[in-house]
Amino acid sequence: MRKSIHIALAFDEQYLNPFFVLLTSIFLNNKGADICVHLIATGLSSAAEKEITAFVHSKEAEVNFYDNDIDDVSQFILPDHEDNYLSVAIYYRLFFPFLIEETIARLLYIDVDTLVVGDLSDLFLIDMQGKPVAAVTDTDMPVRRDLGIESVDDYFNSGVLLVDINEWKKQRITEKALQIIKQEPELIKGYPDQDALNIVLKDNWYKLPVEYNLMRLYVPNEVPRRNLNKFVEDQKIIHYNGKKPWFSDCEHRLRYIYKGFANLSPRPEAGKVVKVNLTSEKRNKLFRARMVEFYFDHPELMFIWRKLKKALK
Ligand SMILES: [Mn+2]
Repeated sequence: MRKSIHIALAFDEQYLNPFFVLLTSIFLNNKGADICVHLIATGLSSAAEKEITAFVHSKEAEVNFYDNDIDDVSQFILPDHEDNYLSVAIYYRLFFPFLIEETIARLLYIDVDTLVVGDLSDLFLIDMQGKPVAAVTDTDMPVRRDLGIESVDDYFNSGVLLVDINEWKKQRITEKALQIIKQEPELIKGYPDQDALNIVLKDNWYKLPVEYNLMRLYVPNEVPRRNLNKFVEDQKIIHYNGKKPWFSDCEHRLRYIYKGFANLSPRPEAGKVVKVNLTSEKRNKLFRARMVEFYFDHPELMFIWRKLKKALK
């Protein structure tokens, strides 16, 4: 029997290209499953909506669009990030459990700054042990004592959320998260949806292996580039948290695979890297990060260089 997987994505029109790339990656790596995509997309033209529908149908998958009343959501405060990559779309993940058909038991929410590089069907079979959500620890964060969380391991990233719809509703997760977002905007100003969910779901989420949300810091430095493809084979979802792979200052080591998926998507131009103008401080930081990569990518060159340095002394 073919397995069904339900995937929820939320984005606004400025993320249309990355959305197409992500969708392409999902289809490429989940050919054995019946895929149903649930979308909250704001600001889309009807042409874009038609294009999405045609693409999904061409892959023999299903798509459902949901309207979300933007006024409900836009009253929440958005954090003032320096590069402002957050939009109200970050809140949409809270609404899916109420929008989808009631026969759906489990839903996988994925951010659109990701690529799916593996089979996701196992996620729909794991025993979540009564938890409303399964997610991956976010080690990119300091310990969030301000949220009452005492260990780095106990804070999850909200970019990939496997939701048990029944438990989620029964435990009123949306209601509780919205209450926090409304009442304590100061507490959660950095990552509002993620912080609110972490408060609400404290000690009440199932820990997924990191391959389901492979953030920047989960890519080991010491794997040289030539072995990274092998490393990617064992992953499921790559998450470009922080700087995105379509910008020149992306620090995620797996940024190089993005272009390949973009080229296979209906939007190959999404793989083009846009140059970002950086302050000299940030340029230096990026340069150091690139040097570290170079060091591990070319172990033999570094070996020669060290010998040479010794000889020159
Ligand atoms: Mn993200």
